[in-house]
Amino acid sequence: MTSTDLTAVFAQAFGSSAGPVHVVRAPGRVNLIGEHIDYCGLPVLPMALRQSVRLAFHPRADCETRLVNRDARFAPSAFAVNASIPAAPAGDWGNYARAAAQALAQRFPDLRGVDALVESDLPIAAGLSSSSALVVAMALALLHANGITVASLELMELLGRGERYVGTAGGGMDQAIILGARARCASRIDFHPLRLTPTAVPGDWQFLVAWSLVHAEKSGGARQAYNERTRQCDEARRLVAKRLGQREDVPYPALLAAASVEQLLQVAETNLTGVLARRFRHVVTEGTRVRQAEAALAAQDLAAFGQLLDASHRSLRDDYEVSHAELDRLVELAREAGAAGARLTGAGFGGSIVALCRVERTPEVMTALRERFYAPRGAAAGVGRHVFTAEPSAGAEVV
Ligand code: NG1
Repeated sequence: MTSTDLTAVFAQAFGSSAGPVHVVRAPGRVNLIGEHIDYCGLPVLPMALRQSVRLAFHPRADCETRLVNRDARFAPSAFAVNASIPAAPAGDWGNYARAAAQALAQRFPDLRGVDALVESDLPIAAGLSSSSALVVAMALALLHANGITVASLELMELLGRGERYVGTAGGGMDQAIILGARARCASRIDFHPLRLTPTAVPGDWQFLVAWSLVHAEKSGGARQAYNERTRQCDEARRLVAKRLGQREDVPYPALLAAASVEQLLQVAETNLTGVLARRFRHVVTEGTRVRQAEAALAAQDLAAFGQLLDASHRSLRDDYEVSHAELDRLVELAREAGAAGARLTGAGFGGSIVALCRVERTPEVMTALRERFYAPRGAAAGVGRHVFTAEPSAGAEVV
């Protein structure tokens, strides 16, 4: 839908006397590599998608905020913008807007609210950050409505913390890439201090995203499993640091700088329980893969990048235990059909895979996924929505 169409629907929802309507676009993201390590403070390598959340809004004179979603599955939501906003029941989409509003209200007092109409072409609970896109869109709308500008890096950090309002102990990758992505590039994101370093995606590489048909609902059991892993990583880090005679609060990047991966793995092997050792092995090997993948991208070495994707998937499946049989099957089929590499992307527990193909191979891989994955599951008709080529896009903006 164009901005003009969206504005017309806005007038139907809120009345045409509302005054000028602005539109924010906030893209989803696909993480290429560096999974489940942002909350360990280690670099990750995502890019933004063409698909986005779009929010048409008009400033209000008071602090109220009213939200209407064009998707009828999501009921209208309303709240007052202040520094302590009561949450709607877990799983309510409006909580992502509340998360942004509360985070901004804690930083800027006396904010006015907005009337907002939301639409999205991002698949939901597919590991592509539709939720963080809504957080960012809402934040940009409120900032615009109140005439406030915030430095981009500060806003990324503010919203990274702010989204924890919904109960997940996320690491900040999503809000950073959604705000800071550069068109035609993937970006390495470093944390503490936060910074983004873009690298161009070669013109003959194509990243395919394919949904497993399994929703990765972060408001349900996946949230518990996610938060459990953040605690396990912290516990493993503390025990390894102690064993190495380091301070117990030494962060992962400093630990990796102080010892080789082999040394760290050996310490983990002999001093941690089986589960903690596996979690730790994923984190430190994935951290290494991100650096190697960034180098492979810069060198346009597709085969090397593909192998790193495969290794990342095995590590997420076996050591981190966040994969799902349907994700494993998609990865396997994509590889058999000629992808250079493939892995689950996002938090896992369902959601999507990302596969790297040389451009001319893409149609074959898509056909194989349609015939061998979606058709047997009765989902061939919707295949255009389930599988798509990821176009590295620019970050969020008021359009
Ligand atoms: P998704 O895929 O959107 O559930 C989550 C976290 C990220 C990161 C990834 C795993 C949030 C908002 N996002 O993403 O920070 O930890 O999992 O790499 O919590």
